[in-house]
Amino acid sequence: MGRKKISVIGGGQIGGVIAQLIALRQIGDVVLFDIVEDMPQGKTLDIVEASRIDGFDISLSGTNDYKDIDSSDIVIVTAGLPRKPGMSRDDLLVTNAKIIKSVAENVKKHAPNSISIIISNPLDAMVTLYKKTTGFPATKVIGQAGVLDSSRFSTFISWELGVSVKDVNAMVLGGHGDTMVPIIRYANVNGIPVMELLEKKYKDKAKASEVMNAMVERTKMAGGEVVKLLKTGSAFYSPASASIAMAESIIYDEKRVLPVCAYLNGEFGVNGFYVGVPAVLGSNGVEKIIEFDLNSVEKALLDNSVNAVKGLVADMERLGF
Ligand code: TXD
Repeated sequence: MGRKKISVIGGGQIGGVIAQLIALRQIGDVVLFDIVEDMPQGKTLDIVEASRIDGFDISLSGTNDYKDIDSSDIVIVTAGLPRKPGMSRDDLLVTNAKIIKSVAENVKKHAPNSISIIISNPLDAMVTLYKKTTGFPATKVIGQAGVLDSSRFSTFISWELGVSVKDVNAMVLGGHGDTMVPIIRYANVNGIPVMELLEKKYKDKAKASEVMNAMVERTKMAGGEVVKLLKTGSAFYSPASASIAMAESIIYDEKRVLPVCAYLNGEFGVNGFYVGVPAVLGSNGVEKIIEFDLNSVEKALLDNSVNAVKGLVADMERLGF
């Protein structure tokens, strides 16, 4: 049983980091595709020339020809423009929908049995369009957003409490936008509720809530915070790492429970839409949606986020996609 073949469509900021992370972690052989002539070839040559230093034996190649992605096991899609300061993810809708439609048509032709991880924004709409265009089973088309958003939430909690981020579990559900839903109630440090730790730290429930709400807001706006600092594009190291966690769970059949943009058939009261929810990721892609009871506040927030996704998908369909 040879190594898996992983094709990365879009060799820009995120795609380049993904290619290097796959190599460093020796997850599989990499084909990096982009429409910019020679750029993916240059990036993969640069990465592989460090193989003696970094100690990896996987193969990497760059291409501008879709035939080179033939029979990929995993396809990771980063193709699309990133935000600039002042832009919302939704502002990318038309431009990136055209790109995703073209990518999906080519993946359908060259890698019909692959499992796809979609990264391009506006994420929830792009996953929807990609699945519609490829006709792939919904369980094999998965969006990356919640792993990144949850990691951002966990990071802020670890800083606030002065604990290792490795012991923080915090989940973000819903759409990958300003309406995303960090689930405060289940945020914990080795099982201890974060709210309990904050209340002990501040000896004041109101102050503890204020601190938590600030972390929730920072999580929701974290993408824009990086865009504002970078000025020329959006986050790329962290989304790359997030997509690798998903790819590893699929390739190694880890059955991890990860917050991903998955197609719902009634779970959480949602039918026929892609939304960020906890799912079991294994060799078959999304193998199970992990549903749990939400309280009335969480349900209202998730419904609000789902409505934002539905609105964006409706806009996209009205535009003919
Ligand atoms: O976590 C998440 N899901 C998000 C995703 C986190 C941050 C950024 N997110 C989005 O990923 C971002 O808003 C963009 O829509 C994508 C890619 O972001 P990146 O920063 O990598 O953008 P780049 O550097 O512009 O790279 C995009 C590449 C670029 O090299 C283009 O030439 C290529 O996409 N591209 C194409 N590739 C294939 N096919 C077509 N048609 C095409 N058009 C452009």
